[in-house]
Amino acid sequence: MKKTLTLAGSDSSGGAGIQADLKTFQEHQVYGMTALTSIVSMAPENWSHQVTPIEVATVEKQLKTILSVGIDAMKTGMLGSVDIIELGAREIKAHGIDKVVIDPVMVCKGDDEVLQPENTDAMRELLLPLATITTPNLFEAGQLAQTGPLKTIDDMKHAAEKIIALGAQNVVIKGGKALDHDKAIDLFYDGKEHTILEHEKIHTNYNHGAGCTFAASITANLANGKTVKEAVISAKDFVHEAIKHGWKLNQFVGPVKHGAYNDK
Ligand code: PXL
Repeated sequence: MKKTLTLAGSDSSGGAGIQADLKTFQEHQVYGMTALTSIVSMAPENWSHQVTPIEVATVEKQLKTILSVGIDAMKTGMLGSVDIIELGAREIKAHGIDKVVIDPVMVCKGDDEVLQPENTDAMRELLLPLATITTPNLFEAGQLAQTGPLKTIDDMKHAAEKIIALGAQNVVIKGGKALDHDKAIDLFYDGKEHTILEHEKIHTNYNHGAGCTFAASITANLANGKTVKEAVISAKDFVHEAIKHGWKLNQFVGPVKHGAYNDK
């Protein structure tokens, strides 16, 4: 059985974060392990998010446990602080981990302001050079590439090139339904060739956890021996089904259905 690590936050509501990662790993028949960086809870009256950070020494102990076992691939999600980003980068290097998916989580859905700009700088400088692939959405790609908002496919290509110049080996920018286009467009770039991935747009608000699920699927696919491009294309199909079967958890949030692809 292949082994995977997620270094990420806990989404108490179960749709995103390590909960999404573990559910997705399970669907891919890989063994998931978790190093928790923060705990996100939601206010029952308006679902505003509250992030409780985990002390860096506690994160380090979790990583030591997991890396003593050994892993085939890993991903990062919500990291919470520069100290945790530095720790993650240090451990990736010390253990020579060579299948690394960096999901540069900056904000939760709906918010469009980066809460901790210093985290973005640290991700850019310390984690992107170690990334087998990074999976920003449009907003995150604009932040990492320092290009400002991305509005067109050409903007996405330009940002992808800047992100590769920062040291990531591959990037997939999730345009999704946010781009002004009649299809959902994602752009994969390996430093040589741009590949446009097109899917039917799914008109739903029940897509909480889609980004985490996509990155976790890529991670599992890499652990299972797929090439990076195969891993991305297959993960896109996986998350497309998950979004298609998104469902209403309560009046505020609807998670993707992580297992929808295998239920087909
Ligand atoms: O979807 C981004 C995200 C990532 N990680 C955690 C989260 C969220 C959004 O809610 O809670 C832990």
